[in-house]
Order: sequence, then structure tokens, then C-alpha cells
Amino acid sequence: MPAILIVRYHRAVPNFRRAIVPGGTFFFTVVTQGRAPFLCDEPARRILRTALRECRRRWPFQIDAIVLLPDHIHAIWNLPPNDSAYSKHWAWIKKEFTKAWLAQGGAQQPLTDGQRRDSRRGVFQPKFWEHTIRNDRDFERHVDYIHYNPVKHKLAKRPRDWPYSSFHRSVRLGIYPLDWGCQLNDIDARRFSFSDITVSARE
Ligand code: NI
Repeated sequence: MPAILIVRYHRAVPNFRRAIVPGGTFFFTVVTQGRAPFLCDEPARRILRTALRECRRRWPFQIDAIVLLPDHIHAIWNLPPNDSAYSKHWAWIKKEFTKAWLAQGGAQQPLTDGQRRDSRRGVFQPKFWEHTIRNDRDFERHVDYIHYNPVKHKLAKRPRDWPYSSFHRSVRLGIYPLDWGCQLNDIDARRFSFSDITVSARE
């Protein structure tokens, strides 16, 4: 059993408590083909839920935070020490999602010539964006970024108003107050601009 260290941050809000475990923690962005805005609809949410569950049954990992937007997903995964194959896992999730989505009559988006040659399907973009979490502060910033994302994209006025994220789970766990990110002062505005968040593309 790996030793688990619980870290409690000495900061008013949010109150992060994180189990530091061996293995990598990664932030991902996965985008739909042509930025088609279908991910928050049923049955897309059901299909994605099933694909994620089945993926984690095969290759167990932890989802530390996740947000579903109409045309993309941000997520933080914590993989066990013997597993760094997140590219394969995302490819598997996209493949399973695409199969189920097309089977129930879900739409495809136009493909580029290159994509057609590779027998791609027009549901998700083949590449995704990844950032390796470096430390606790970096983790905290990316979790905040995920939970504030619906406001950033102007889909919700407050993080609490967006149902498709792990924000409400985090509130239940006491990590955030329910009104987190609702009323920003000048100092907050800088913090919530997230100019420090950078990611790189992976295929
Ligand atoms: Ni986003």
C-alpha cells in the first residue's frame, strides 16, 4: 500500500484536501470535431459516462475533477504508478463513445481529407491537450480552472449554476463553499483569469 499523505491548505477558500499518491496527475482537454456543441445533451452524457466507467474498470484511475462543456471536456486524472498510457485511454474512450454515438443516430462533422484517409470519424478531434501536474499549487489551479470553466466560457454566471462538473461533488466534500467564484473583487479577477494555465497538444 502506498503511503497516503493528506495535505490541508492554510487558505481561507477553497479548502483543498488532497491525497498525494504515487503516479502521475494530468490535466486534459478533449474537443469535439468542428467544435460541435453536443456533449451536454442526452444521450451524449450517458454515453460518455458509460465509456468513462468502462475505461476505469479496465484501467483503474481516479478522476480528480471534470467539467463537461457543449464542445469540450476538461479533466484531471490521477493514474497509478504503473500506468502512463493516458493517450491510449482517451483514444479508447473516444472510440467507444463514437461507436455508441453513431449507433444511436448521432451526427458526424465534416472531416478533412487527411482525416478521411485515416478512416477517422467526425465526432472528436483526434488530438487532445495535456498538461502534467507539477505540484500541489499547480493541481489546485487546474482544479479551480475546471470548476470555473463554465463561467469563463459564458455558459453560466456562477460555477454553482453549471450541473455538468465535479464542482457540486467538491462542495459536498467541503472543498469549496457553494458560492465560490460568484462575486469577484479585483484580486480575484486576476486569479480567475487563469493566465498561468498552459497546455500542449497530444495525438
Ligand atoms: Ni474550456
